[in-house]
Amino acid sequence: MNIRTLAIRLSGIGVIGALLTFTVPSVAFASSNDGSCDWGEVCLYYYNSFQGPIGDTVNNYTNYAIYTFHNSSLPLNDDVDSVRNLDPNFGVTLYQNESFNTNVAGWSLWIPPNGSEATLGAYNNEASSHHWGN
Ligand SMILES: [Ca+2]
Ligand SMILES: [Ca+2]
Repeated sequence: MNIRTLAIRLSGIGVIGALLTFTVPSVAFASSNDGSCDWGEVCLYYYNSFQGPIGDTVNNYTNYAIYTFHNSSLPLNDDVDSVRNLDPNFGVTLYQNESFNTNVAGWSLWIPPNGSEATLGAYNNEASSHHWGN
C-alpha cells in the first residue's frame, strides 16, 4: 500500500463516518419524558408560559394519573397549565378527562401542528389525557 492508497482508504472511512453522522439527525431521537421539548413531541408544563416542570412525549396518554413531570413527583393529572406541540404535521387534542372524554362530558382543546397555548386559562389544572390527530 502506497501513501496515496492509504490516503484514499482513510478518506473513504471519513466519508462513511460523515454519512453515518449525517443520516442520524438529532430529531430522530426525540425521547419522551427526558425534560427536553424536542421535535415531534407534545410538551406539557406545570405553569403558564411554558415554565416549571415539563412532561414531554411523542405518545398518546390515556390517563395522566399514571405519569409525573420529568424529574418530579408531581403528577401530570390536573396540573398542566401550558402546552407546546412541536410536531409540524400533527395536531394534538387535550381532554379534561381520562380516556379522551369517552362517555364523559368535558372540554377538549386542539393544539395545531407547531402550535402552543401559553395558558389553558379556565382549563388550567384540569387536563387528564391527550391524543394525536388532525
Ligand atoms: Ca424529549
Ligand atoms: Ca399547574
